[in-house]
Amino acid sequence: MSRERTYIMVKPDGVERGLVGEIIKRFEQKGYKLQALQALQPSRQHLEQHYGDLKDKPFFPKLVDYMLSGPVVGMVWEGKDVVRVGRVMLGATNPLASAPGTIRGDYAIDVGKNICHGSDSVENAEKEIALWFPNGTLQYTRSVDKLIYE
Ligand code: DAT
Ligand code: MG
Repeated sequence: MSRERTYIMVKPDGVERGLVGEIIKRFEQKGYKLQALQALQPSRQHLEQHYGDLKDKPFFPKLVDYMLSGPVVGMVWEGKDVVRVGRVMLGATNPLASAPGTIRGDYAIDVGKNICHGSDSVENAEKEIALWFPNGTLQYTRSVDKLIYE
């Protein structure tokens, strides 16, 4: 079975709006395996590193200020195709273009308040996991996997 992992983060608006449980629930019920979970108030430097690829974008300062506005909840989920499917579950970056049934489609309106982050490639996922969980993540087997994977 694939050991692919993704980094999913509930942004400050998602935390304050009480959507942490809802977002965890969707990944849990899909069948993905939780490997790490933390609530924290990240530093500006940490966020600038996380969003380093976007540093030349006009919206970068606003994005970092928004991400600094409160605590975030970060998590690592493992499973088959979880990077791609995780982004499908989140919905399009702009919530007005996100399909109903996706997290952003169901709970957000503006791109600058889009509730959640999900890694966009396996390579970036591993970089983000190393950045947010420098002490590593859980490794464990689940007996329920035999009911989820064929
Ligand atoms: P995603 O979060 O879907 O991976 P991204 O990595 O391109 O999207 O951008 C990171 C975040 O930056 C995104 O979740 C919200 C914000 N953002 C992206 N495009 C924006 C825009 N055109 N105006 C304002 N904020 C934007
Ligand atoms: Mg992105």
